[in-house]
Amino acid sequence: MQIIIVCVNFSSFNKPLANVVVIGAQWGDEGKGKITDLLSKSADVVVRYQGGVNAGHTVVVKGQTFKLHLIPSGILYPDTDCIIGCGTVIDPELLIQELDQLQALKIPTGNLLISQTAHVTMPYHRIIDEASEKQRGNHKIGTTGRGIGPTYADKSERTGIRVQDLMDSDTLRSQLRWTINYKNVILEKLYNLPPLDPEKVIEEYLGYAERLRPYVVDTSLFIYDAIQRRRNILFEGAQGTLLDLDHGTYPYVTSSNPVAGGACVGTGVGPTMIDRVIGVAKAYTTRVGEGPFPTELNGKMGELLCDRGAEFGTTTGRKRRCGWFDALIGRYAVRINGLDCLAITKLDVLDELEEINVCVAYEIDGKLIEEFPSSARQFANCKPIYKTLPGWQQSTTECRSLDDLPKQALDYLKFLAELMEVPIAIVSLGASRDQTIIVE
Ligand code: 2SA
Ligand code: MG
Repeated sequence: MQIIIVCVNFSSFNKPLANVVVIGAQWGDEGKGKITDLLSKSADVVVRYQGGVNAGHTVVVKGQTFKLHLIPSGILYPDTDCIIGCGTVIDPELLIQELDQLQALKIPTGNLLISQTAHVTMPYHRIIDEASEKQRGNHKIGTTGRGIGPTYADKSERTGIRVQDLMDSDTLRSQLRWTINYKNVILEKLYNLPPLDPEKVIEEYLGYAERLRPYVVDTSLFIYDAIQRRRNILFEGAQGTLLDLDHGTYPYVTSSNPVAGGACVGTGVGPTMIDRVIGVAKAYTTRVGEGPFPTELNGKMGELLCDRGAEFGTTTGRKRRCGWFDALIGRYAVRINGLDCLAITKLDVLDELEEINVCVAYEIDGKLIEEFPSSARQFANCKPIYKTLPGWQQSTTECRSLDDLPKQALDYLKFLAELMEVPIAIVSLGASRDQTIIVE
């Protein structure tokens, strides 16, 4: 299969065919930030549909570097509406810090909209996240410690606080008084931690409510109206397919649905409104946190990828585990997300290598398999089977079209596209916007 032509530029889509989901095809940190930034230029509305402040991307504005965790980077375009959808979980303290950063740089934030049905991360969620990780010992997940799992757990348990509850002081008072009394039993009895004072938390959160009130709307209705008016919507996934609560490497996953289907549930938009799904994958693989990782490289090669790729988490600064590209994971992501095409990022990180491995099958209990196993036990015990390709041993960072690439680099991309049976539409060769090949 060739690397075939795909229109990724919104302006080249027919207007009614312009609602696009961008997802991570591996374990997160694939470089979705850069790809959504490229596409945001032609999007009218950018929407986050899951996750919370566990996500993170670095943004450089006016020579200043800062981190965004919740607010879509589309906020940097004054005409783009940015939505934090109902499927996300919102930590108001950190969201306000992000607003402060943007406002200090005189970046307008009036185009931010927050769903009134999103759930709110409370102080007890962060405390319980950390305490439960400690209590799990060897079974820990390696969470970001941002209270994400406990916030989603309360949503499912129907004890959560939603943005609309935060906005109504009577509701917030009565809900938080009983919820905190209930959580205090868990803090004291299960974790031997001091209780929280409900009244203090209520006052703190009522303060946040005043600051966030102007942004809160019915975002599902807003998006529906935008679609009716043929505006382009970009749904921005956080984390990645293998961190999906239902389709990832459970239990070593996050507590939301980063897959493309999550874009509908996490925004209140029907599946018929989505026109394209773009997956983002690194030219190799990384993972942060615990859990099996068949192609992980523990020796010098892993260090080299980590150094060359600057593989450290944006949110927690944790070092990411590195390994070879895994085509079974890629093909799984194509299937689970219904990918139309792929963006391959960080190809330049492989520039120095003499040889590059790609995992093309697993050996499990003496048998070869070519599809990602749904059994966690099998996945934990699989051995990667590699195909070795020659490296190109020259810099690709200045390449701007497929013709500029060394033959071996082009062959590598073609091999990936063939294995995953999906076209590659974008190749990224560095952090800056121009270090990109749009396949035409
Ligand atoms: P959590 O905190 O409950 O969502 O953690 C559960 C698992 O999900 C993983 N996870 C992530 N993996 C990669 N990148 C993430 N975002 C940050 C980043 C991570 C960071 O942008 O780099 O800075 O450390 C992210 N968020 C969650 C997590 O490692 C657990 O395996
Ligand atoms: Mg990240």
